[in-house]
Amino acid sequence: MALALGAAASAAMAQSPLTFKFGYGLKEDSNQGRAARVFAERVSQLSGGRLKMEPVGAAKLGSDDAMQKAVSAGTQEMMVGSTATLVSVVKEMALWDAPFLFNGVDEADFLLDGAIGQQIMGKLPDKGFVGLVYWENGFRNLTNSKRPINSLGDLSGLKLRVMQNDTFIKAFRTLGADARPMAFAELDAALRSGAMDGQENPFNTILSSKFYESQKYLSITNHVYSPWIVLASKKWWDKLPKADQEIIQQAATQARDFERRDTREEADRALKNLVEKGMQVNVPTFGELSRMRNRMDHIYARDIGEKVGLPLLLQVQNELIGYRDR
Ligand code: TF8
Repeated sequence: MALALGAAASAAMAQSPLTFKFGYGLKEDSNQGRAARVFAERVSQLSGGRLKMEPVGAAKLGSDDAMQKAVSAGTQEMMVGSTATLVSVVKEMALWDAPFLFNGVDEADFLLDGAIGQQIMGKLPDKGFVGLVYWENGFRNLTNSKRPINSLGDLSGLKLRVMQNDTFIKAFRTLGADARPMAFAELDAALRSGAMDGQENPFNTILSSKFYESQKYLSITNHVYSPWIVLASKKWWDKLPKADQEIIQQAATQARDFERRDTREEADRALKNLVEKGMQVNVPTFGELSRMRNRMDHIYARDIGEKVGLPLLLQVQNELIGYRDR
């Protein structure tokens, strides 16, 4: 028996490595790119070189929504991208679009890595995906080329690119902006040409995507925490031996821990860098941020409540209260 296993193992080793692609949308020189490389290294180490993951960045395999289609169809093996573009496939993902839900990244980790994060990931296999882990995109802030956003009125009429996601469109229209959905892959050109006045993303992305070259104003709103999600094609995944699935899952978890640490370290530095690059930074007053928050009430009631379902939304509130009281 031992002999037979040994022979099988060496036969497997002699095989050429199993290669597969891992697509992502930001530049290679970004937090997404760094973590993708760590993920690939871990896959290689843990499999003794038998599994070879090729990270392909800068939306070279397509924008998040295009990659999603390819992954669910089985023509692309893996990707990392925004949960926001996945809402059209799994409506419960809208939970992660809830404005002002988390007070800090620790609360996000707690929900994403806990039962609720798992429950929402559990909806993916029916749609052709396997969800492995959530990475941090981060708290989102506003940039634009027109004026500092100090008050609600300042958003009025601003051509603001938002993700291809219903909640973001409705939320920013409720705040008075002319919110328009667009794939991230097209955003830089739209900001440079003036087709869009502004956008919203974490400091890390504003820096790595060089948005400071077209955007003068950065307004710190932290209006929502965005996760990224690491996805595998279910068609492809189901054909992998269990041991290989475990290796990829383990590598994904290790890369997640690296990614969150790296992203958080970079976020503080990124804000300083953006100031050095000449961006004018402001923070709306507490009163104005509260007005924005209050306007979001009906986004919770009508939009997120409908998509996520009130029982799950209540469970989220309960878990967060429990976490805050601990
Ligand atoms: C966005 C997101 C991006 C992601 C990325 C390309 O604004 O925040 O970070 O979609 O995967 O689109």
